[in-house]
Amino acid sequence: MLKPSGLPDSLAKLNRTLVMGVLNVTPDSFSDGGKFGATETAIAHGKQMYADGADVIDVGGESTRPGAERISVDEELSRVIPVIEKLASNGIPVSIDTMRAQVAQKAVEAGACIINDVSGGKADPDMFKFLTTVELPYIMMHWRGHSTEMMNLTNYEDVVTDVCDELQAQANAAVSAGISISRLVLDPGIGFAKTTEQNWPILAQLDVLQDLGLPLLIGASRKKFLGELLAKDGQPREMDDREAATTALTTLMAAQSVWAVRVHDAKSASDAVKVVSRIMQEQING
Ligand code: PMM
Repeated sequence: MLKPSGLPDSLAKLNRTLVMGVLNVTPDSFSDGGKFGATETAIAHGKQMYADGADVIDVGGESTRPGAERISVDEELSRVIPVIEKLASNGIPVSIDTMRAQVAQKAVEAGACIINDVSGGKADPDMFKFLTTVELPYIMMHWRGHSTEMMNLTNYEDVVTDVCDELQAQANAAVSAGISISRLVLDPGIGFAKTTEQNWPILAQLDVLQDLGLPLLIGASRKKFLGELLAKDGQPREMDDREAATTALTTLMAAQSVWAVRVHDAKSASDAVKVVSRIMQEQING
């Protein structure tokens, strides 16, 4: 099982796919009241996902859904920092989902132990510089542009090879900036600058991405391409009714020894990973 260096011992020792629970601290996710209410609700949700079997809680303050507008650094910090502090002080491993070096730095100071950057270092010229000051794992996602423009950036000659080549180039840029390759995790960015149809060959040909020789993370949970696959009478399946499809993908990813899956329902994912790793153990032991 490939895994990045710099993980806390509790995660480094796990020889199975990790479950990363999605904690989006955005008004559309936790909108039942003022800021205090949103923070408290988010913390409770993070703790629940951990109790349900998540290994890491991925805290993000900025929506990256297609069309989403950017928020200020201060707004992003005010959403994520109190949540990270509280979860980390409860001994829960936290990753920070941000494209900003400044937010990543404050999140690490607050206790985050993994940096998850959907832009793979492309959105903030200071990100690689900051990363040279810490020794933590860095999730580098395939990214072509911000949410407002990414659906105009879906031209590929061959989506699988192009995504691999672009990730490889970005990994090379990180290494040139002084970041150890052993800390990198690659992510093809399901739904990011990809049409619905372009996500499927990436998932079907994961071996091509695996040939790059780095640990992988896949974030496919409840995404639009699943809603469209499950559409009925031309209506995409609702977001919160895409769980069985998400679990099917988690199972397939775990069977291919992907390092981590980023999911909304930690319990389903954790159960699926347990089944897969039990079967793998049986295969090894004969
Ligand atoms: N997807 C979203 C946000 N952050 N991070 C990584 N590494 N990979 C992803 O695929 C990813 C991510 C957007 O999904 P959401 O709106 O369901 O959180």
